[in-house]
Amino acid sequence: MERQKRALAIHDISCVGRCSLTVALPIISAAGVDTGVLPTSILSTHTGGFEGYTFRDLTEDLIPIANHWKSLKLRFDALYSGFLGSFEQIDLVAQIFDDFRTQDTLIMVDPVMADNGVLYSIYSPEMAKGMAKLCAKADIVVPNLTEAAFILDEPYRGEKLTPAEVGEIVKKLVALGPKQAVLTGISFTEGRLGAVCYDKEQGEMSYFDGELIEGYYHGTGDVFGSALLGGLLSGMSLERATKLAVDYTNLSIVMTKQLNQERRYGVCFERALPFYIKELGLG
Ligand code: PXL
Repeated sequence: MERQKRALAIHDISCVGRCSLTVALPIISAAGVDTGVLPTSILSTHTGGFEGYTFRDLTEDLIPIANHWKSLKLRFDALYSGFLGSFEQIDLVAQIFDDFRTQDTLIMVDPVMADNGVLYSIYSPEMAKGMAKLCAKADIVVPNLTEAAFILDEPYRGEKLTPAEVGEIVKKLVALGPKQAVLTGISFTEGRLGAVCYDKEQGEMSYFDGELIEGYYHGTGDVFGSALLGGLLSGMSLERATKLAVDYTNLSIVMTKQLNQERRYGVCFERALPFYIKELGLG
């Protein structure tokens, strides 16, 4: 019988406002993957749109939790990091990557820290430098254009770039160490939005997009990253998994708009799960 894949999602728990673990856990699980979590912090809501959120830093818990897993000789097929709760966590997560890395482990880093040219409120420029080091340890990185600029220590040039300019960015990202890079929030055509993927060995960039829905939808980076990982762990090629993640994220946004939901609560990814599961051949 085929062994079920096991992933570890390393993000915060934002108790309300769908993003990070409240998105990663259901989506990766829907891909048929046993999904463990390592919460980096607990917030009453995410930081993008609610006043007065609480924040508990779990930095001290990361290594004791990982040490227990080591004592159990636990193995993960994928390690997927996102929003980290402190500067020190970058080194700790790097250590956890080293501890659980085997030849077959897929390490995916989403360097969650910024959007639309600005860092999230609890991140510092120092943290951006640390994130670049964590990206160097990954097999695949999944930044948006703002995060890519911070990681590469380059000025942010807005969201309207040519394919040649985006091609340069993904090449610089893989030059840091990862084999593959997927860059989100890319628009080459008016009214469309999507992502590009690039594999160092293949040396070719692919682009997938969908209809652009105006307005800022919270947590879509986490929906995208989780859907991408689920696709990759199901054996899809990088191109197929990127296309699926684009289509699924787009459909989640369409559902949110159709149902006229408040955007700061995140997207209605649950309503698009039947599509995702069917595309994975599981439905
Ligand atoms: O979706 C990224 C994210 C994750 N976690 C927290 C956030 C954000 C974005 O704002 O605030 C706590």
